[in-house]
Amino acid sequence: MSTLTAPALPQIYSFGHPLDMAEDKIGLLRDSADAADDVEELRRRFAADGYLYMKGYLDRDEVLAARATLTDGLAAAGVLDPAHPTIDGVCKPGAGYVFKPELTNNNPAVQNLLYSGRLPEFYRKFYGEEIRHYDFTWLRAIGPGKGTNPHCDLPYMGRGTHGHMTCWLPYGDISFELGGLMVLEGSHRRMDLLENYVYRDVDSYCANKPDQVQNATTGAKGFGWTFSGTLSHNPPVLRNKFGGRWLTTEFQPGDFITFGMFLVHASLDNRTENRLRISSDARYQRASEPIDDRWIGVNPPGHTTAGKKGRIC
Ligand SMILES: O=C(O)CCC(=O)C(=O)O
Ligand SMILES: [Fe+2]
Repeated sequence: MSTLTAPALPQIYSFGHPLDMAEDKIGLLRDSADAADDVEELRRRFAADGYLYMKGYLDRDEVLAARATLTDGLAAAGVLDPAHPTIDGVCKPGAGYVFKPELTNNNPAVQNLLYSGRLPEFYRKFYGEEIRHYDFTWLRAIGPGKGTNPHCDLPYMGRGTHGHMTCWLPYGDISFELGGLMVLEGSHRRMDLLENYVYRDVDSYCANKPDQVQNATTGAKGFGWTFSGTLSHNPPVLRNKFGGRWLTTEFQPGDFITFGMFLVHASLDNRTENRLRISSDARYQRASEPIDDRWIGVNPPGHTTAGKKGRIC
């Protein structure tokens, strides 16, 4: 457990809400780097906490080299303010949420970091068998403004196994102000509160409801979702309902945090003036288990109309 206590934390904001900074409502992620070579202990902690935060597990220089390829790509896409060094990731005003998975395709620095070497080896050991990863990588460069609202990942990727894991990885220092990931302590054990939410699939629609068919097949409203997968728009209220603490930290290059499909998580708001928060999230699972085909292949269907599934409801 961390020795830092809540009073050491500055005021934290998520989805536009100031979080309650009382010691029983917010805290720091538990660093499991000390147990990196003890897979039994890692499994115990994962079962208990629903996540593993591996501080400094990856090679810092390799992560920073990957960052450079991403900021180069963002500069080429016209997102960055050319008055600042590209590597700083300073965005033009109004950059908002830059979601650019294509920056990771044909990008050997990112592909090697995520899918060969230490990271897949971690999952191979953790699962104790051969693993595979989704071909799709979520690359997020988030400008000043709101972070991601609270959700579980299963509604977006639950058509195969439910035993896969998300790996969230920062490309650079992510201060509280820049806003990294936070998880809701113990939420993975609150199936009483999750069961009516977590098994719904964002890409399924009622084939017998014309408005849903119209939306799903034309993508009329955004991704054509009837259900967005969001659990709440209000992190402090959600915490009061679940009862755990929101847990976060200041991330550094070389860190990653991994968690399962039932853990509620969100991210802090980016309260900087003009800097992008750059991170990726990738998914790993046992090779022997079924995989969600929305995220497999050279051009995965994802949440497009090709990924929609109608059912009678
Ligand atoms: O980076 C974020 O803001 C959200 C990340 C997330 O939801 C995930 O990694 O599953
Ligand atoms: Fe997520």
